[in-house]
Amino acid sequence: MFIDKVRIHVKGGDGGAGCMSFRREAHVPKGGPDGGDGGHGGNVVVEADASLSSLIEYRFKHHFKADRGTHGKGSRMHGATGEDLVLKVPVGTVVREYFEESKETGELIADLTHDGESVTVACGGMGGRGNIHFVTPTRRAPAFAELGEPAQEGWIELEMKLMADAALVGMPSAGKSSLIAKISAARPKIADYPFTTLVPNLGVARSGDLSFVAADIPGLIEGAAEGRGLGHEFLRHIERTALIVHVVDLTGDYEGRDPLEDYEVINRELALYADDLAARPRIVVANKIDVPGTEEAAERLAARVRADSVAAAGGDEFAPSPVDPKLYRISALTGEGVDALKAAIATKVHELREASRAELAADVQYDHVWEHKREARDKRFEVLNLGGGVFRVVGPQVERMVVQTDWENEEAIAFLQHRLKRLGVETALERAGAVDGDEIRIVGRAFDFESARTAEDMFKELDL
Ligand SMILES: Nc1nc2c(ncn2[C@@H]2O[C@H](COP(=O)(O)OP(=O)(O)OP(=O)(O)O)[C@@H](O)[C@H]2O)c(=O)[nH]1
Ligand SMILES: [Mg+2]
Repeated sequence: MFIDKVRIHVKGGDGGAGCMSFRREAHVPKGGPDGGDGGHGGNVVVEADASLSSLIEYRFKHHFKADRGTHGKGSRMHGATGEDLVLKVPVGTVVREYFEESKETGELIADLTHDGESVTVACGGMGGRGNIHFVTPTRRAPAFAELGEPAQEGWIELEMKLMADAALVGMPSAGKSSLIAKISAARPKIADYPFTTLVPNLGVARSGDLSFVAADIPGLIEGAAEGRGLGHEFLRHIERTALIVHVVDLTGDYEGRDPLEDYEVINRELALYADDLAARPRIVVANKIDVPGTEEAAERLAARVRADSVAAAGGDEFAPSPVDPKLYRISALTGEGVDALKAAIATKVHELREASRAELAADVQYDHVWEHKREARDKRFEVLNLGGGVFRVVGPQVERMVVQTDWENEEAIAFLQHRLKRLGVETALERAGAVDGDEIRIVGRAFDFESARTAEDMFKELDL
């Protein structure tokens, strides 16, 4: 089975709690604080691996979790860091956010196009700090520590897009599968009825020193770009190939069509599906030259390809791509002309690869971009006035701070208030109309609002 899209839930490891402890030794009756930090939780990382060819491993298992950090201990002992969980995926996997509730995909996280490329999809939580961090000149014995930070979690969508160098496209029964069978070790089903090929077949072809990966795409028909036939599902795979090899059936066998008309229909569908597909380098192949009476159609098609090539080179954006001016006439049945075609594809693919090498070098750093976006979103919070003197504050970072606080401990709560103030929560609440004594809710907690002045005095007193 060909599996090309899965949705999985990923969760980093939670951070371990910081420790609240004081030194106790026989000769030191009342020692200073010595609680160590909790360990950081592991991240969940998605990494491209060239040895994989499908997402089958994610078909039945959908939940993945990295190790948590262990708790800090006394005597300044830090907790251990949780290990990262690395999820291997095939090269050519696109990673996106996914929202399970609305069943919608979100932002692009990464497009992993080369072996070893990776992206962090769920960060582990930071370990909580032990009480040694909260010592100040006036607070010698801080009797609180931070809890570990809960890890990030969420759904992601993994989609594998074929990474072939050349895609064989054309009408049903044009002979695409016959051709891939001739040039590679692939053995797809070949039959004289349309839509024989239901999923793309990949094959490695060799010509001299050069090799390339070809994909045999299921037949396209008029309306494919709007979802007709089976082609639509697979048109998106063509998006990833450097070269399009357009196979035209000279006999016009499928529904007795005219080869030239077929050629136009396919060009139109490609252009309709995506603008840049119209401009994708293309080689046109006339198949079934062994059938008598096809010379005339071949001549007409050759003239048309030449004309399109001239138009495209002359900057006509409506011309179907920078085609090779030559029409490659072959018989996938007898093998006539196939070696020359194979050599032409290999050379073209090689040229295109060289050209894109420079682009690859300047490739985006996914972790960087994604982290940046997420951080900005993380810091955002919103104050909702629920009426009756009740306000709710929502936002990832604010909520995380609250969850990291030990609510049994007054000092820890005061420390939280100080952090919220620094983030601008207090000002935002005042602006929303909150006054002393109003109820403020953040995740599962509720506390009383205190005006800035009072709180400030309190922090001064605590020397925070
Ligand atoms: N005479 C002749 N028949 C051919 C040639 N190439 C393919 N065929 C025949 O055409 C029919 C369709 O071939 P396939 O290779 O299955 O065509 P396809 O393009 O993969 O078709 P779909 O998978 O349905 O899109 C089969 O009966 C082949 O034997 C050729 O060069 N000459
Ligand atoms: Mg086929």
